[in-house]
Amino acid sequence: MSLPLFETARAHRERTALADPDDPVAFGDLLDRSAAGATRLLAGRDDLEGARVAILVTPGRAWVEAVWAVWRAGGVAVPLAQAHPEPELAYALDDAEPEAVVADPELVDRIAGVARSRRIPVLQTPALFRDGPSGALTEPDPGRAALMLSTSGTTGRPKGVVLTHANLEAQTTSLRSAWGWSEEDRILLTLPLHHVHGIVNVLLCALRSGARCDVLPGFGAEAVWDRFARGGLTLYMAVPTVYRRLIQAWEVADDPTRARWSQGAATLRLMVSGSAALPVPTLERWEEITGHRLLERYGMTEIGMALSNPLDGERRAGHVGRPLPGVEARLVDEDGRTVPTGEAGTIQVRGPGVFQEYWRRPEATREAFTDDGWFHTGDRAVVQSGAWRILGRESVDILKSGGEKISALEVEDVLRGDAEVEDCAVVGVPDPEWGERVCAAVVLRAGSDPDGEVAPRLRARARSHLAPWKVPKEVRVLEELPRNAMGKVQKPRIARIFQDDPETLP
Ligand code: MCA
Ligand code: AMP
Repeated sequence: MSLPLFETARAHRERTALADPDDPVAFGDLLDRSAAGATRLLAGRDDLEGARVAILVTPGRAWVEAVWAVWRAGGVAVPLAQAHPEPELAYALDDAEPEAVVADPELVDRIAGVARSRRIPVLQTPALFRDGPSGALTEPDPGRAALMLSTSGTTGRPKGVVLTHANLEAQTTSLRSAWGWSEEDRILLTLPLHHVHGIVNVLLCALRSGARCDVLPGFGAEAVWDRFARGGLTLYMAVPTVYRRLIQAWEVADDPTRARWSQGAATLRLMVSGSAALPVPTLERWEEITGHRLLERYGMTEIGMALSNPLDGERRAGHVGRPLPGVEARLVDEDGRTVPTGEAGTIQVRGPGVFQEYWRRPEATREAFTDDGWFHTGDRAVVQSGAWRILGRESVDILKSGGEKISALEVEDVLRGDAEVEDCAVVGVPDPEWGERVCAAVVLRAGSDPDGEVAPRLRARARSHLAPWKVPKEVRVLEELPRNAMGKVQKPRIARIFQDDPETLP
């Protein structure tokens, strides 16, 4: 049996799959080098049988080769965020228990210590993919786990979302059809490769279509505009913060540069926004300067993409369209009953793209689904004249900053580890750049110096424990946290404190 992704690659052996960032890489190269990598990972075995392999690799050819090698050896790829400090990497390794880590030489130092202390070998790119003895590879059954992505929840530390090969095939099939992908497409990838957005919507859709993906190792506004201006691209996908940054770069550019950038952007056939609400002013300004009305869609790590505005037809501002092909979506009330048309409810989703399980968390998996297989997203929405509109999340403890999901509770746990912090509350404050910015209100223990260097110290503490996007942008000391009559902290009130007075402490 062969997976459709690799069938496509075989059928397109000579064609360019990636430009990394300028050097072309053919589908055949990716196949040959990932086969060599798979053989090395197998080390004489027939099948990794679902063993996890962590990937700490910069977006580009080595990332694809590493993930394909893991898949072709029968393993589960666990992409790690490059920006993670050691404690996050340690947590990821302890949770996934990979049998190996694949890392770029320039990233090895970040993970070598935590891997060594857990006796996990670190295999380096590109040596892993060099020519060598290549054994016969039996590709895994589509029902087997392929990818484990980390997601923040309302309880405890991040959970591993396990997606099967069949899930990934269903997700890419749905998007390829809805957004009209063909092998003639050429997409620019600037998103990180530890999320569905970059991995599935951009990279896997391109590879599965026999299309081409031009990779930049990270986002930079001028580099993206220059790439648009060079021509040849047909697609771009990003989070709202990225479109805002691109607009800001355009606003400060001189007239000839603006003209060149705008003309380049206008040659693409489609630009997509998602992962967080797209502010209407961003949608409108982008349309003015590029002629593109962004196609906004809605998704989640556990389900891939669920709702999308149409490729052809009206893309209504502030709305995310309707269910994608192969996706069932409905709105329910607190008792799980479908709400009448026009009323708000919580989105539930069902379909072949929906994930298999939370890694080693059967209880959390059970709670996330209804008995008849609907996944409860926790996002509220309403359908208005046929188009879905996202209203926000049920939980105040899940924040979204620059497209990254953050658990307020996880940040609070880290801040509480400071000897002077008696209590704290982390909130998401509406922010034009980030969507929401992470802010922390803290109450100090009696006898602590409220004028001391509390904010920088707590931010430094957060930075050493957590991914950069989880670090509070602002920290304020309060006498006490506002609570309701039941003693529950009133987070919306705390968020208003930061809105009314955005000054940080020194
Ligand atoms: C970086 N910083 C952030 C973020 N990213 N702070 C808050 N939120 C963030 N997302 C910090 C940096 O550490 C730095 O802190 C300061 O902000 C400025 O950094 P800068 O270099 O300007 O940021 P950047 O590295 O350019 O990153 C911004 C970014 C990036 C390009 C918007 O965050 C990004 O690529 N976001 C997309 C994430 C994504 O793919 N999400 C999809 C998941 P300091 O100055 O203190 O050092 S959702 C998903 O997959 C579902 C399925 C879906 O629907 O799509
Ligand atoms: P993640 O769990 O990181 O995959 O993020 C998924 C979450 O991002 C969803 O549950 C939504 O809260 C949010 N999201 C994704 N797309 C949109 C969108 N177009 N509008 C509003 N929120 C979105």
